[in-house]
Amino acid sequence: KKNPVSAAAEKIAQKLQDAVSPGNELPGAPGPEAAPVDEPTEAREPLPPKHDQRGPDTYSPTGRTTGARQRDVAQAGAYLTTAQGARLYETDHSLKAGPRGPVLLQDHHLREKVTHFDHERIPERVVHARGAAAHGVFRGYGAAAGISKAAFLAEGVETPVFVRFSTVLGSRGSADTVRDTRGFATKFYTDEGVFDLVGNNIPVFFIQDAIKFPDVIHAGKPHPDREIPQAQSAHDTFWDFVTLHTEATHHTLWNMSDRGIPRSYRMMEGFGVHTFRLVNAEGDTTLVKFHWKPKLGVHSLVWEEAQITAGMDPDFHRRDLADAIEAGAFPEWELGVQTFPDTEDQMFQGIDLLDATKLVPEELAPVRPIGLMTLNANPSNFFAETEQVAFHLGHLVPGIDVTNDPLLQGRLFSYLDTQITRLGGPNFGQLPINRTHAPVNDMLRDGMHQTAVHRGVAPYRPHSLDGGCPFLAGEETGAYIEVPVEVSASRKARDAAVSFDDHFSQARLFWLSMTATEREHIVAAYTFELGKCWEEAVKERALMVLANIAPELCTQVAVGLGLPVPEATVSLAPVGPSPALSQLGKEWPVDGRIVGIVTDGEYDLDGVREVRRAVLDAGMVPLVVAPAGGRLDPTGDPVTVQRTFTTARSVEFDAILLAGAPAPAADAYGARDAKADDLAAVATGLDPRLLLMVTEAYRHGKAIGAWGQGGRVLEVAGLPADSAGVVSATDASSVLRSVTALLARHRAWDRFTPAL
Ligand code: HDD
Repeated sequence: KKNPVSAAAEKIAQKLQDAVSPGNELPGAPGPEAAPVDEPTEAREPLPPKHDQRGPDTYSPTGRTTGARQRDVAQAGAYLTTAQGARLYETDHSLKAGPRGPVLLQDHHLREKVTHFDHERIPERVVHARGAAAHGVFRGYGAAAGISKAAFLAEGVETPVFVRFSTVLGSRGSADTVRDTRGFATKFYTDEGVFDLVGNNIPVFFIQDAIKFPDVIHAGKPHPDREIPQAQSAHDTFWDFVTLHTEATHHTLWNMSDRGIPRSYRMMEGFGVHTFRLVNAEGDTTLVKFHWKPKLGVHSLVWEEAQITAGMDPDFHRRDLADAIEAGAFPEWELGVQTFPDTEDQMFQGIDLLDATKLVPEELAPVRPIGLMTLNANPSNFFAETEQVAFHLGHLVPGIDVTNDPLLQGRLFSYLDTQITRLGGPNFGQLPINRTHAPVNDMLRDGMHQTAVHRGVAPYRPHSLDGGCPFLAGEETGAYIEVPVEVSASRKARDAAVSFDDHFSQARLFWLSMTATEREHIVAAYTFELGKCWEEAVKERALMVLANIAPELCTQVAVGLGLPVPEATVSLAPVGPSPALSQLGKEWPVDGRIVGIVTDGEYDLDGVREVRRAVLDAGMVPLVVAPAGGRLDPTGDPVTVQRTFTTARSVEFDAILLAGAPAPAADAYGARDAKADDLAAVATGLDPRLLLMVTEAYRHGKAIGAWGQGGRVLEVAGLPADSAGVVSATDASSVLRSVTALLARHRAWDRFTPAL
C-alpha cells in the first residue's frame, strides 16, 4: 500500500509542530483551530482539547496551571504512530502473506496493539470497586483557624480537590443503586502536601478494630462458591457475621435505613467516622469528627425504586453526578467539625471517641462549618483519574493528626499496601491524579513504573556529594510533626476497652430518632434482606439482635418472616432521640431535580413549553416524554421529545407533570404485552406504560401534577385526586408551582399512613 503522506499533510504537521512548542500554555492559549468533523481523507491536525480534557497534572479547577502544553493531551500529532513513534500507514489489517494468507508473526504493530490492549485492566479495588468522581475546589472559612494550623483551612484559601464516591461491596461493573454504604473520599491538593479524608456516608463502622476488616468484607462479598449475590448484603454470610458479631449492629441499622439507598451522591452526607486530632499554631490540640453537609439536603430512593433503577439505569448515580456538573449545577458540601476536648480518656459525655461504632449526637456537639467544597469539573478520563486515584489516611498535613482508634490505626497500614498491588508498585504517587501540588524532594528511587528521571548520585542523607544536602524542616518551616501525645504505660494485650462492649445503645438511639415513615422503611429493609437468607438460624439470631434495639422493630420483622418474636437479652438502653439523624421534615433547594413532562404530542403544547421553561428557570431539569420521539409541532416553536414511552420509566423523574392523556402507541405495546389489568386501561384509551409510570411514581411518594386532559390519567390510574402530593389544576404554571414546593420536601410521605 502507498503511504498517503502528501505535501499538504506535511504542511499541517509543521503547523502543529509550531503550535506545540514550549510556552504554548493550554488555558486561555489559542489552540489549533477545530477541524470540520466530516470524514477525513488526509492527515490533519487533531481537534483542540475540550476544556475538561486537560490533564489533571496540569489543570486544577481553580484555574491554576502547572505548565499544560498541547503535547500533554491525547492525539497531539497529525499521524498515528506506534508506541515508539514510527508513523503508521495502516492499522485495520494484520500483515499477512497475501489477502487470504496467514498472519505473519513479524507484525509488530499487531502485537503491540493487541498486547497493550490485553493489559489494559488492572485489579479492581478489593472494596469500593465501583465509583464515580469529580474535580472541585475547597474554600476555607477560617473558622477552624483557632484549632488547626492547616493552611488550607484558613479563610479564603482555595484548594483543588478530587472526590470519589463509591459503593462498597459490588464489583466495578455492578449497579449504583444497591443497598450499601457509600464511600466519600476527598483528596485535597494543599500547598503543604496532599490531605486525604477517606470517609463514608454513614458515621459509624461495622467493626472497632481493623484486624476484623477481612472478616466483615469476606462475609459481605458474594458467596465464594458461585460468586452471588453481587453488590448487596441480602445473603446468609453477611447476616451470619453481623448477628454473631454484634458490634456491627449500629452500622447495619444505618444500612437498612434510607441512608443505604441515596437518591444521589449530591444528596449524601459524608463522615470522617474516626475522631481526629487537630493542632493549632500554639500546639493546643482538639479532638474532632469531620462531617460533609450537602447543600441539597440528604435524600434517598425507596427500595422498589432502587431495584428498578438498578436494571433500568445501573449507572444512575454516576450519570447524575456527571450530568449535574456538565450542566453547571455544581454540587456543594460544607465541611464541618464536631469538637471535643482532648482529654486523657478521650470520652465525650460517656461516648468513647475511639470507638468507630459510636457517633456523637449533633445535639450534644454541634457541627461547626469550616469550609465549602464545590465540585465543578468532570474527569477527562475515567481510568486515569477515577480508577487510578489512590487515597490514604496517612496523607496528612500539618495541623491534622490521627488518634489511637484501632480501626484508624489499621487503615493507616492498609491503604498504602493495597495500592502497591492495585497500581503495580510503589510509584503510584507519580500518577497525574495522585501527584501532590506541593514541591517534592524525596529520596525514594526506582521501582516498578518509575517515571521520574532522578539526577545526581546521592539519594541518601546525610551526604556531601550532590550539590547540597536537603535541610530538614522544623516547626517554623512547615514540617509535619506528629503531636507528641503521652503514651500511657500499659500491658501488651489483644484486647479492647470495656466501653467497646456496648453494641446496642446507639443502634437504639438511631431507631428512636427516625420518623414513622423512616421506621417503616427500616422494617421493610430487614424483612427483605432476612427474607433472602436461607438459614433459619441466621434469621432467628437477627431477630434476637433486633429485640435488643427495639421490640417493635423486632416484632414487625418477625411477622414478615413468619418467625416467633424473641425476648431481648440486654435491657433496652435509656437513650433519647437525636432529631438531626432523621432525613425528613425539612425543606431543601430543588436544584438539579428531574421533572418528567408527559404529553400526548398535541394537547396544550403552549402549556408544555411554558412549564419546560419554568422548570429550567427553577434550576431543575425538564424531560419531555411523548408516545414517540422527534419534535412536536415542528412548524411552530418545536418541542424536542427527550423520552418516549419505550425509553422512559418513572424512576428517572423526581416528579411527573401530565399535560395530556396519551393513547396507546402505534406499536400496540399494550395489546401485545400488557397484563390483564393493563388491558382494561388500554380499553380506556391510555397507554399502559404511562399508567405504570404514574402508579409507580405514586407508590414512591413522588409529586404528580396534572392539568387539563392530564387529569384523565390520574382518574384511570385510580389515584385519589385529593391525595397528598397529587396536584390538579386548570393551568400548567400553577401545577408546577405546587409541584416545586412539594419537591423541596423530596417526597410526599404524608400520602401514606405508616404502620408504626
Ligand atoms: Fe476502607 C477503600 C472508607 C475501613 C481498607 N475505604 C476505601 C474507600 C473508602 C473507604 C471511601 C474507597 C477510596 C477510593 O475511592 O479509592 N474504609 C472506609 C471507611 C472505613 C474503612 C470510612 C472505616 C471507618 N478500610 C477500612 C479498614 C480497612 C480498609 C478497617 C482495612 C483494614 N479501604 C481499605 C482498602 C481500600 C479501601 C483495602 C480498597 C481500595 C483502596 O483502599 O484504595 O485499603
